[in-house]
Amino acid sequence: MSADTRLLANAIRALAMDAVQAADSGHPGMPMGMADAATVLWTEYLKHDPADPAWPDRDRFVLSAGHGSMLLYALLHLTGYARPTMEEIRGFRQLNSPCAGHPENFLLEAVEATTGPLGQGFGMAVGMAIAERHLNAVFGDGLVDHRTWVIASDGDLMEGVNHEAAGLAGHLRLGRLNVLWDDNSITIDGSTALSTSEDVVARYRAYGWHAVRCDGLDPDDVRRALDAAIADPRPSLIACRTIIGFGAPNKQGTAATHGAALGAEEVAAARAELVWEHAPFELPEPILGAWRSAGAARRADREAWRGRLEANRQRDEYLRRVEGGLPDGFSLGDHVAGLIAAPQKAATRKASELALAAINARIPETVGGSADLTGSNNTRTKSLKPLTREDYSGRYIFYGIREFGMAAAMNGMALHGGIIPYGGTFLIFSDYCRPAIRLSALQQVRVVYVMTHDSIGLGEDGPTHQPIEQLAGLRAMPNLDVYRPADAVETAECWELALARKEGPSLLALTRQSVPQVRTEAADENRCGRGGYRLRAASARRRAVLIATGSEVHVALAVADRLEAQGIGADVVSMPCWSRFDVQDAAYRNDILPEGVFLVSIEAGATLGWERYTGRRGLNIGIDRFGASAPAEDVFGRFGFTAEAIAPRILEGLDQHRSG
Ligand SMILES: Cc1ncc(C[n+]2csc(CCOP(=O)(O)OP(=O)(O)O)c2C)c(N)n1
Ligand SMILES: [Mg+2]
Repeated sequence: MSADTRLLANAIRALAMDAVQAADSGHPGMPMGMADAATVLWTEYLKHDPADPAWPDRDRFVLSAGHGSMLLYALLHLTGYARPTMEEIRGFRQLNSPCAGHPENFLLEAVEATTGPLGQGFGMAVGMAIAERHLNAVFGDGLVDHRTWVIASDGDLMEGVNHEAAGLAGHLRLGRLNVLWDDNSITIDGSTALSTSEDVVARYRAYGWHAVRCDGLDPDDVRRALDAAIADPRPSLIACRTIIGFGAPNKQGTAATHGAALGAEEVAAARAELVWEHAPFELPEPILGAWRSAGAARRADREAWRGRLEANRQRDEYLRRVEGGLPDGFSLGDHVAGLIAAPQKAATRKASELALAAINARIPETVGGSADLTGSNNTRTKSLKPLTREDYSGRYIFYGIREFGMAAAMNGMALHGGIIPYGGTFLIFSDYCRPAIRLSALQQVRVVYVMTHDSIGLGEDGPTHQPIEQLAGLRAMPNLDVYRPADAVETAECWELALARKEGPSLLALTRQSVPQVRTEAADENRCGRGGYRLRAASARRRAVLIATGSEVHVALAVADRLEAQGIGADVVSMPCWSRFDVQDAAYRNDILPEGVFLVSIEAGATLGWERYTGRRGLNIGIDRFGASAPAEDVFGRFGFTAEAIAPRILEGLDQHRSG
């Protein structure tokens, strides 16, 4: 064993136990157990430069076991990143410190991904590894040539998403993905023997991975395993046998070290055990110096890369993609003009495909895909060839039936940079990937979810497939723009908005069934940009405002026709995106949804939340039960989504509104 490595690793152990002790909160066990393996990785293998955390050709490191966040904060500080500072580490888990309980990509530049929900860091790393190979195929070895490293815990490898992610990685033969598994046989409840008896290494071999075991507390053995991983063309799992809380003499090897401060007595005992004689948060110069010089060792690589970039004829295009700007002058204005000139009756999923044909031709950094519903989601346009293990330059990924794995991978691609990922499934299965949608939103990354079959309008597949509460649930998620466009024009507008939004994800809820084009007049702005707008104003004196989304907008127009025929004026408002409407100024919102008028929402989904627009005296027409299996028209009839059924309800409501 190399004594030097152990000395360096003990600096991680000390920082982890002292920071958790100071906060009286956190997870010392994992950083203490993995300190040696992490030291080998970060001082000898990882290609990075602390002076430039955003260097695009750096290796990516994802701490999938995010509860061990102190491991990452210690590594960043020790190798010489400007942040976190020691002051910030002292503030671990406190307000205003970027050293949050779990690593957050938006608090520290060098944190590649927000982790903590077990399994998802692993899934995102797969996306990063896909992004690396894709961009390598497009821009060549001179610009793109790096690895993706992961530290994962028992929990990461128990969560179901690791199965989806590992299966995809094995299939795509992502040889630059290397996962170090903290194989400590301990989880919160105690020994892993309480809950699992599978052979993880054999499972990974079955996925088509290279899998190797090592003693995670022996730096030489870790080196041997890492060398073997690098040499192998398959993705690698490196099972590092460790002892949780290593160095805390009375608690190591037990779940007691997983998620609580060791206590003053045990911290003192660990100091003696590790022969670490320095005060908390004090790093002796020789040790810090050794860390810092290891951190700076790859600076020359970055400088050489800069030189290659400056000489590369693809320089500007590469930088544009990596920085996330769209091609100059990108717009779908001509596409929309074409629709206005020749209106289309089409399902919005089909309209999305039409928009994508223009998008994919103009934005070369889109990478599309679907979780085995390509023909239903209409996500593959003609020009996209598949991304395969033989040809990573392809721009279409057949994700297989792996919704969660797909969404996590898309997060990884977006975090990696240089790619705008979009992927499809049925809206109902947003529930299968919701945790990753949440991480798209939390991490502020541009991912576009193409979710088709967005209501009972999908018909015969019935209640298991008919979304009811999904829209309400997705709209409740912060920083997610949920769009439900009414027709081909709105679909194009929503796509344009989703692509322009660098700071977060968007989700398009699209119909299976055809809808008429309700937007037939040219506009001088992207009307969906307001979130909600007056599609048609009342002719007679306005008594009601009908607010509808998606496939119910044309129904609302027909309802308004009936009301107008009786001398009752009704505006029709199309409201494709709540969150965009909510940030319009009060004057605009009050103009669209005026006081004192009967406000009615019409949407084939849960009514929950619509009261925010219609008020307590309004009417919410929706579906607050599970659907039914039958042809779409019959199901809409059954649930009262026809003008004949809705108009009388509004007339009745108007009477009550007047007398109320
Ligand atoms: C999806 C998810 N479920 C539950 C948790 C809560 N949790 C945090 S760590 C952990 C398991 C701890 O075991 P392991 O992954 O082996 O980490 P170790 O104790 O070895 O550090 C659990 C259940 C979580 N963070 N994410
Ligand atoms: Mg464990």
